[in-house]
Amino acid sequence: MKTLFDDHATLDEQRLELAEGAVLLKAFALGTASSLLCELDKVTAISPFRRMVTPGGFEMSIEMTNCGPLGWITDRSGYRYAATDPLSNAPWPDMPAAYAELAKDAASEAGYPDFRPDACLINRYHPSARLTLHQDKNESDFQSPIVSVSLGLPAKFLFGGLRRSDPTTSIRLHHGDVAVWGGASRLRYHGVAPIRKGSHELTGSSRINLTFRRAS
Ligand code: MD3
Ligand code: FE
Repeated sequence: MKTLFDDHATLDEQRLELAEGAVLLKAFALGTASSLLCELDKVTAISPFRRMVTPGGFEMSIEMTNCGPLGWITDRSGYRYAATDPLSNAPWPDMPAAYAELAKDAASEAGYPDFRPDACLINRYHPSARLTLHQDKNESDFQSPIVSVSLGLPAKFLFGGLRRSDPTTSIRLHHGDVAVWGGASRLRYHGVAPIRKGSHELTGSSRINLTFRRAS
């Protein structure tokens, strides 16, 4: 059933072109945020957040888990997608229908119809956690966009060009913001500056980011 509160236009949304192929949908997930977080509790009851290790042997400062057919992992042997959670050797939890629907709707709004993600990487940041500048290139499909949903504490998000040395632009991502990175922006370098201490009514002292991908 659709109610007045499902209407994105009532929630102060704004559509911003960040770069060629990259669109920021401010507040796009504001109306569904609390149900997304409720679904997150079900996912983490099966596959809990954990700090993964990079191939170089460093523990990442952010905690991660996944849902959907494929999940992004890193360990001493490298970065890759896997069909099972290495903690349990069981399949990752199913992608909640509300997640797949939100990702599809956001991609469509940004000009990428028929987005069917097969992986959702979930990052949790506590104060001082960060993500250094990187490209997302472990997916075999660069035609599909990546859709990212920010929840909880705000973040200073950095995006650059196609080379690590290209200059970066920074934007602030807030609770409910959705960004879609496709086309010429799909392989841009990007990262997240250290999260500052704070408190959010739905996530407490953390920031959660969902990234939807077509990995296979
Ligand atoms: C630009 N996550 O999980 S989301 C990641 O906020 C990741 O947790 C960040 O980068 C986070 O890999 C940023 C925004 C984002 C995601 C993918 C992109 C921006 C992107 C891919 C290409 C270009
Ligand atoms: Fe990334």
